[in-house]
Amino acid sequence: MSNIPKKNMEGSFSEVPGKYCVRDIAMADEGRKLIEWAESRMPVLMELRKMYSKTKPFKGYKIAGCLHVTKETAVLIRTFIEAGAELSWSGCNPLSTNDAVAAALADEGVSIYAWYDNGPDFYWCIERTIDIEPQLTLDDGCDLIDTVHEKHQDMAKNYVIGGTEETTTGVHRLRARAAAGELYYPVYAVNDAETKWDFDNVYGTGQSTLDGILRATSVLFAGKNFVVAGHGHCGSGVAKRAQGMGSNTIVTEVKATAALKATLNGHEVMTMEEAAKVGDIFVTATGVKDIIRKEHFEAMRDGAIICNTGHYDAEINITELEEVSKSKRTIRPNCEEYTLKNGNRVYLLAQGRLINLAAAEGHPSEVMDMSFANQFMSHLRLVEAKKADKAIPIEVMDLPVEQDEFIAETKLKMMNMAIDKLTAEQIAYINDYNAGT
Ligand code: RBV
Repeated sequence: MSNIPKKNMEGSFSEVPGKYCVRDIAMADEGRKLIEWAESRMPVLMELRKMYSKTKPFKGYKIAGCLHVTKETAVLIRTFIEAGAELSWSGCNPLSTNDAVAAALADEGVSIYAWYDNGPDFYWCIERTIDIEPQLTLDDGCDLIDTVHEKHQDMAKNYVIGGTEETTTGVHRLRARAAAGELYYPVYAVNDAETKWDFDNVYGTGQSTLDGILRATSVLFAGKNFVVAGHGHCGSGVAKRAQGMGSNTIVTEVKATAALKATLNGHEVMTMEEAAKVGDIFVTATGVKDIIRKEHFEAMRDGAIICNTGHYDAEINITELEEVSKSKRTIRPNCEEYTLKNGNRVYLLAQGRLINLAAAEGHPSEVMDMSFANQFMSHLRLVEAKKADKAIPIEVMDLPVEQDEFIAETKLKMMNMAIDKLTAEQIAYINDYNAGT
């Protein structure tokens, strides 16, 4: 294994070359308990585990995964393994790995390269997962797909069967790649499934973003001017929850229809230029860079708190924040105080990286249950097509509604909830173009 490139970071790690590199394998016991906790709240994924643990449809297939190493992700990983897959995993954000969970996974034999704050070795970790020569890739943010396409083109063109993408910005990147004719294998846009974006993005982001802000600051939300940039699935969830906690919510947008929805949802709509002057707490949820810039920092009130919940750390221009500041110091974990040249203090949380995973635990297990059921079933789809020798078009693919229906029905069943069924007469009525006034 001497041909494995050396990583950049030094310090103490638990490492078996060619197998895993985590912060401290001694944390495994703590991690196992967290995973069990998540398992007890992810009934759909557990049902899938039960369904496929005997037939092992993934036997002989290798999956490289690049997705936040959380207790929920561990439940997905265990489910793939029970279904016969061989896996190798890395985190998809330098600040989102739970070291205890990573230790537990390494300890139970998973090939995993992940530790909290792995910035200098972010791509080293991804490369190690590609070492297993995966036929399938599972991504969140598209960094793995990108690495395979840019650095392992032969593998991308001739070996990988397909992949999946978990998040909004990742799907944007993928669509851009496909439009440029540079996508070499089919990828399912898991993010765009109804049982993903209508739940994970809205309720997951809504709750976990507030959770992250609270853990990093412990401020009172009631009575605060709470600015949310972006009113898509994620931003609308954050604004809704902040509203519920008693904040005066303000939304900034570039899309007229989204802005209109925000006003009707009870939020005030204004430009960032105006919002910067009155906001107490700012959250970016746009997927676009430079949402909060120099002129905005300079206009902010003393004590303003800024954070981001989008996938990349590009939404807050930190270089410009440094430029307009005269000093900075760490106040508490994930909370940096910048004193601007105009004397005001601005607090940047989690280095502008996604606050919900960097400062809290990411989305709650209950919503990740549906997102990860989508991940599992999408990979199953790719493998089944391969086994049946069915050609899959090389494009960014949406998931069929049947998958959403299965996941939603199973989730409801597990929650002990029943729904009505249309009668034959009602179905006939719906399909009758003559039925009217
Ligand atoms: N996300 N995962 C978690 N607890 O494992 N929390 C959030 C978790 C995912 C979510 O699906 C979102 O699309 C993505 O992180 C953003 O990177």
